[in-house]
Amino acid sequence: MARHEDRDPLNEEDLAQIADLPKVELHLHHEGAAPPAFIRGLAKEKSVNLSGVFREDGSYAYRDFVHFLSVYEAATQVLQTPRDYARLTTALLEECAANGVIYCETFLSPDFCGGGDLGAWREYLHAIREAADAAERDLGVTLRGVVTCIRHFGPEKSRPAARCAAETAGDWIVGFGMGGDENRGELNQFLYAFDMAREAGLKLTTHAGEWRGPSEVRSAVEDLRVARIGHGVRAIEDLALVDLLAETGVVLEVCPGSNVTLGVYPNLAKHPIAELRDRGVKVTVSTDDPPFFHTNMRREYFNLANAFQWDADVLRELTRNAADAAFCDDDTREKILKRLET
Ligand code: MCF
Ligand code: ZN
Repeated sequence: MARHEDRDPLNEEDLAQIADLPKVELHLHHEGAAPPAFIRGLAKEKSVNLSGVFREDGSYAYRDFVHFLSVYEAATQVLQTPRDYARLTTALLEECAANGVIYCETFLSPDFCGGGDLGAWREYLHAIREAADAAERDLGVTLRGVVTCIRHFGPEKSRPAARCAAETAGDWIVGFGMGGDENRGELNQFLYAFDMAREAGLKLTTHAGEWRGPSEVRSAVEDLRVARIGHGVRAIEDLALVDLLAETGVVLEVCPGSNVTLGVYPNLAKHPIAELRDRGVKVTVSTDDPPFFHTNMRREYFNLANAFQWDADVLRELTRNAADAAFCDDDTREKILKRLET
């Protein structure tokens, strides 16, 4: 294959083709998909003071990764009822549809949806599923949920989250994972939660190798035994680990715009997604928290096409990787794969 530097630049036709590609997104935080205007609207309705959450131009205000996590949680305070989550679900699926996304999985936390209480969690889930079913009918976007514990909330809180996941595991809650501050605690402190979720039949993913180096990614694979890793990009610093990912088929949920905006890499040209792919790792593309990072799936695809001179065939390959790695049942996967062929 020609090295990307040797290929012709993208022309108008390539760009139009990329915009129209059907897309599959595996790494999207439910609240992180809320546009600032949506959060401001709820804050007004509920008279919640969100000082410090927005910049003067209306965008989310954060200085760095740790501050981002606290702004995320501050904004989330306005989402207080199952109905609020139903409205958010409709809004995020409209945005998915506008970007050509036909299937996506979102991270949902029982800590945010009902404070870790199983009964309350079921109510949130019911409302979210109703909104998702309507969007599937009206917009042709399929949503599935991945229950997520939050690393900096500690291992104790991961257990009720895993219990909520295990009790609601099925055709809609399809996975269990962990997000949050990777610099806090060790991954193996969360073994109990991940084992409980696995025993309930859930597929597993965890954020790792975004801020901490390759050893974190290795622990995710060997200790937590996840099928996918959120980010995982710092695996590139250990080529034996990269080979392990390639051989075992562990899939990376790569979020290039998020990594550049939060400063994991200075720009897209320095991002390791292309090298990981060249070395045989199954990579996929997601937005993470699109309004926080001023991105969407179309933009991610365009930016990658431009940075690495990737044509529509390469992007189709990444979409196909995502469909293969989706946590949904096989019937749903077959339907997605059929739609990707057209
Ligand atoms: O992927 C980004 C950055 N890295 C780590 N964690 C998160 C990201 N976006 C949201 N999160 C975390 C955050 O702690 O996931 C939680 C947030 O509270 C939500 S999961 C429904
Ligand atoms: Zn994430």
